[in-house]
Amino acid sequence: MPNGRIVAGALAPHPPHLIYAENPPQNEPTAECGWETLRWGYERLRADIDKRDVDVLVVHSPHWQTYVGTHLLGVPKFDSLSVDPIFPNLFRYHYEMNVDVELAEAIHDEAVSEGLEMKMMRNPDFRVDYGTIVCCHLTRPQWDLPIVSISSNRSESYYGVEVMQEMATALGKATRRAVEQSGKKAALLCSSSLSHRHFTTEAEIPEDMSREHITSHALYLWDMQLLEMVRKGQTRQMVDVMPEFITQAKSEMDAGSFAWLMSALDYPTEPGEVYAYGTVIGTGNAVVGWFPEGVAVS
Ligand code: 2XP
Ligand code: FE2
Repeated sequence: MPNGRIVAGALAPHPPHLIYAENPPQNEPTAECGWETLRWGYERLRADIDKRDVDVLVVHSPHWQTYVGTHLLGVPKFDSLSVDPIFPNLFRYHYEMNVDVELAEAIHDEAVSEGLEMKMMRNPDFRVDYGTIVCCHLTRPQWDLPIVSISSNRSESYYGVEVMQEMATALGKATRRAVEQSGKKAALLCSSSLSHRHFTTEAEIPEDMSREHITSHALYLWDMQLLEMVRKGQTRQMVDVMPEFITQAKSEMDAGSFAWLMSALDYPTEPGEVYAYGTVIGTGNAVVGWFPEGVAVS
């Protein structure tokens, strides 16, 4: 009897700045420092995920955008250079990753049975998006686990936010069933920031933290409202407020990554662990973990 399960879920934002500031060997540009609160928060998330003996990371990314259906990486290995289109000065990252194609196919099939349009991406030269790469690196920099990467269907722009939420919810249920039947222990990653209004100019030294703050108090209030809900275990309310949050805070959760994660975790009522909150070029970012089998690990 397979005993697959989701052992961790995380809100795991993907600013390339955090990799830039960490100076891993894969990234060409180098930095002196920067965004420590978020980076140290990520270190604690890594340690908590590490304790759970995870077999696979499953990530939903706002930067792999598909307009006809939802796609999944379907090739066992990828390696190439990823250059951030907006911040090429910060992120030129040489990646190598293994994909759990079997689990990806199982998610594909379960999602089809939910009535979703799905496709396996079989092009070996495909350039993996930086939302997937940055989020996976920050959660697990040793790249020793296979990943599953799921695209974001842009139903929000085609139809509207409610359609997007409904589809992401169905995809979450499908993901959960596929993980359960796989016999594997999965960590699910919602690769997303909270409020998402950027500054349009950058400091001469990008890691100059004297320039880093939220773009407006209104957005800070939104971010704090969401994090209060995380801390109270009010995840259904978070999903309910998502349409308004997406419009008001320009959130990249319009991709459906958060609705997907909450549906897959079946709306946790225990408080999420908030590891960090901080801004990156003015956007609000939080690192949060949910552990369905409890926070303490024996
Ligand atoms: O450009 C984006 O959408 C990003 N998420 C990266 C930049 C700053 C982030 O929060
Ligand atoms: Fe982004």
